[in-house]
Amino acid sequence: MNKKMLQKAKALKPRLCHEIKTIEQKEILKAGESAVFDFGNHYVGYLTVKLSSVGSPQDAPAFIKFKFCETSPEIEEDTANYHGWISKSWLQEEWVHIDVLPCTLKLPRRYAFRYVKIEAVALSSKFDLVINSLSLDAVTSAPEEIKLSGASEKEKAIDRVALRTLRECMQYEFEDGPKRDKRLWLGDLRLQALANYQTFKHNDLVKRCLYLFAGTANNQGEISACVFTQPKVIADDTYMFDYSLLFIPTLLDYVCATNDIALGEELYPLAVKQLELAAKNFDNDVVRDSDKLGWCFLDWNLYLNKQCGAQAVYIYCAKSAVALLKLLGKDTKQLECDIENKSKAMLDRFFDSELKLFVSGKDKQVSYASNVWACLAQVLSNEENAKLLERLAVADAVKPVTPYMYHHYVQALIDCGLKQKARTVMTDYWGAMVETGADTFYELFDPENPEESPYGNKAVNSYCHAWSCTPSYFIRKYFER
Ligand code: RAM
Repeated sequence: MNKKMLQKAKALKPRLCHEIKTIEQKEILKAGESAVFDFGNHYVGYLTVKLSSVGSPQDAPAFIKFKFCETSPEIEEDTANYHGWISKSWLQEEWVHIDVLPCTLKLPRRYAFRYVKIEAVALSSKFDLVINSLSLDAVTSAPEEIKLSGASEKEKAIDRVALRTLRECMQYEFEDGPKRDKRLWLGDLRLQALANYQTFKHNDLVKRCLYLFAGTANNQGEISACVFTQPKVIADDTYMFDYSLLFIPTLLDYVCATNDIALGEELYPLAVKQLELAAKNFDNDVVRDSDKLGWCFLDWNLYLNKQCGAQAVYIYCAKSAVALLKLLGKDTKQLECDIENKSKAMLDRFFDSELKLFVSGKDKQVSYASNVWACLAQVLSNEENAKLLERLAVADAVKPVTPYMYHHYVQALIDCGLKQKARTVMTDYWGAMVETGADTFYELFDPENPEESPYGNKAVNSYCHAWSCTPSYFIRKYFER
């Protein structure tokens, strides 16, 4: 732990803006009945409910269930039979006994939701439950509303949802999702920061998050994939090959966006250290296969082989390190030599000259993740990358299932000059989410599989997820002009 850095992170802790939203909708419920309340948009905050009773005196406790939903299909979704592999405790549900009515009930947790379903699970037959009003104390650290962007109506609609997503995830840190996991993850931070520079420009929040990661690096200098800030700041014991490396472009982007050279100077040694640590996973400049690599994320597609993508992420991040060091006036020779070796190994080992695509692992899997990251790493020329992505679109390739991976696909298309195609992919993919009625963009979205979830059950999926907010970045940076 680097106490000085964590003190700086603390000094940058933002204030939250509060907004009170009230619903004056009176509902009278008998035992077993329920009512749904709609706040009209996605909010993150604390709920207070005014309750009373009608009929005979309250001769038994009122047993009430609250269910908070980010999207309308969740209202009727079965959660009782949840058997996913992450904890059931993430389901946004509460059961409360009220001994004395009337009362004003403030629920203890912070929820992410648009809809609240309140069910009178058990009452006595002598009285009914009255819900008089609901009040929500909504919180965010996003400074203000941002002007919409986008050339077409469809893009404007996408931008509106993307901005809302980012805003909701901006709390004391950039959270990955205000429903789950409610914490700072490096891969998510990188994309949020990119969208933030084009929109809210809350750059001190990015700086705070960079300090949180840097200040919690372990004794070897390894940066964790995720940081907890409650009850005190602590790194998670999850280290991911790609996320640790992505600290480098996150720092570079920050320095470029803010011109805060001093932070670059302070953190570059730790950033470059991530390459040195990651390099231990290479034999003769080829990264080890998925099963021997530890967790390299890339996407939530559970069938994805990560070997080729990991090699490309390494090269991409090493190139970011070169750019950062050049900005700071430092020597880059050794790094450039490393990049050359790893790029050569990447072509020798992973480029299939028959398919003319990158393949990964012993089964030579073709995927978007491998080829998109290969483009981002720029081991081939722009013209060759453009052809590669055109071939990929018609190949039988493992597809992305998250907006996180789609972001990288759109970026790769832009980088190699296929801007129009990038725009179409963006409007089709994120537009399809808007068409499902999204107020915020989802953690997972596979247009071909509405049940998509890496957790064994989609009840714990998050529907306001940081890494999906980047259309606001793409539109403003590339498509508006
Ligand atoms: C999900 C988190 C986060 C992501 C990690 C890898 O569970 O919500 O968004 O960065 O996985």
